[in-house]
Amino acid sequence: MFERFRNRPEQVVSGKDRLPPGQHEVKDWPVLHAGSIPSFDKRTWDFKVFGLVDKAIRLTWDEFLALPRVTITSDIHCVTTWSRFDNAWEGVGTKEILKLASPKPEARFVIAHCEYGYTANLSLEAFAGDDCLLATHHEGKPLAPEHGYPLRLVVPKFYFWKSAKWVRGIELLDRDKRGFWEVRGYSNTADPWTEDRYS
Ligand SMILES: Nc1nc2c(c(=O)[nH]1)N[C@H]1C(S)=C(S)[C@@H](COP(=O)(O)O)O[C@H]1N2
Ligand SMILES: [Mo]
Repeated sequence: MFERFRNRPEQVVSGKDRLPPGQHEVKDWPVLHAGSIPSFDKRTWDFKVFGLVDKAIRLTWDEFLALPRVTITSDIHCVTTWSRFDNAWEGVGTKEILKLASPKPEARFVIAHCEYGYTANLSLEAFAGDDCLLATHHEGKPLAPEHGYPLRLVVPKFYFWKSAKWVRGIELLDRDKRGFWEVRGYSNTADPWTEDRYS
């Protein structure tokens, strides 16, 4: 299965039209995060979906890898003004995860929970986007440790801090609860096209 998405499918994508205001294109891939890079141990790693769901889920690494997979190409826009085009991600679509857990009707928000307590919050609608996935691979190779190995969320339509690295769980809630950067002054909505950087 190969699906191709752009951040703005309705927009003509060429040259500078692909760059949101105040961004510049980079060819390398900067590394940005708070704290240190966690280690991965397949024997203790798990992935949970919990909160307002009909079926709470706990998957081992092997079980996660056995889920149906997608490949999605998207652009990265970091709030620190760099953008990186055409990132080929591979992993499990967020829709697939939601299908397994079956959110309750009152679930409207999501928190990605990561190693060391990092969190990122999203509306359920944004999380469930066709271009969103829990990625294990980038450009055909497992994610590098500094980019989120073994698993990161990718939500292309928002600044990249919403794309949480080293994800271990997804919580469904009926109300919005600000994440790690959102309580430290970053915008809650994070739309690169309106330069919604800080709140
Ligand atoms: N777990 C975790 N994920 C995180 C962060 C973090 O501090 N911890 N930082 C975010 C921020 S601010 C950015 S810009 C991107 C950077 O991803 P990259 O290092 O792969 O470019 O990761 C996001 N995901
Ligand atoms: Mo960032």
